[in-house]
Amino acid sequence: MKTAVITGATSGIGKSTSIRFALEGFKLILCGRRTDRLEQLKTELSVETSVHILSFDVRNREEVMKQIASIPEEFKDIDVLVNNAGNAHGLDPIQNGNIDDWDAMLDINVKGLLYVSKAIIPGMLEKQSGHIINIGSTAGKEVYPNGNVYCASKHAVDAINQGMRIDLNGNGIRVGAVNPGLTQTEFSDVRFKGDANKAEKVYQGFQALQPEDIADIIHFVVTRPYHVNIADLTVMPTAQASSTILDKKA
Ligand code: NDP
Ligand code: 8X3
Repeated sequence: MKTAVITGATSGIGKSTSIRFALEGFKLILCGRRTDRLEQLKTELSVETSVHILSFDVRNREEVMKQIASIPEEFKDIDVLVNNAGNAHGLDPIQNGNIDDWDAMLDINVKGLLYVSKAIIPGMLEKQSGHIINIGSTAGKEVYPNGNVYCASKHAVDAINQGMRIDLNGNGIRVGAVNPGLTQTEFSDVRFKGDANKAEKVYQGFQALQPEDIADIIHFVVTRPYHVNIADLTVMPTAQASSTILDKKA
């Protein structure tokens, strides 16, 4: 039975991936800040598999190291890391950007991903085996108006994904990115700071991807034979041709 760590398991893509992995028999270490949601998920998924939860903010370097070090013996043999925790804060032209939003996006999406990876990679190196899935975005492939710093953070994930793959090559560790387009989660609620109207409008008039669609793809990626590494996978709703071209009739 394989063990997977999933960050950002409390909602959206991370939650759906946790559910899918549980149904497919993975042992799970689920991470996020909202402890109540983690506990609820643990209760639900424990029917299917063994679940350990870790509540921490990926921005807190010491806490990340402490929490990963605290993983009990029976969960310590980690096969899969899904670096999913992340979000956007604001959608403003660069000249109006809020510096706290910039810090949050770079600290969570880039530095948080690095801290969690730094804590998990030594165990994978020791056993010369593992699989790291970095959740990037179409925003890591192209920049769209007002997306500036969020797009920069996801371009950084794209670069880190490539760098990890190069540096870990030869150690039995697979590294790949899954880059979703518009996916209906709590992403836009966070981006627009709880403005439900604005958030809803993002997904109106077309069929957005659902978090289960991405979970399905992540499960596909981690279940390929060992010699197959899906290095970089981009997926969009059929209605979406790019970050700026969206067929609202679809
Ligand atoms: P959600 O807002 O639904 O989920 C985000 C998850 O990240 C939550 O579980 C949240 O948990 C966790 N998280 C956020 N900040 C922190 C933090 N500081 N420390 C620890 N955990 C944190 O959004 P999505 O599911 O859509 O986002 C998941 C990933 O997918 C992100 O990396 C996002 O950039 C990416 N993505 C999303 C797309 C979309 O259109 N939705 C498209 C492309 C990529 P908690 O708040 O409990 O800490
Ligand atoms: C999330 C997709 O287009 O809102 O990464 O940036 S988008």
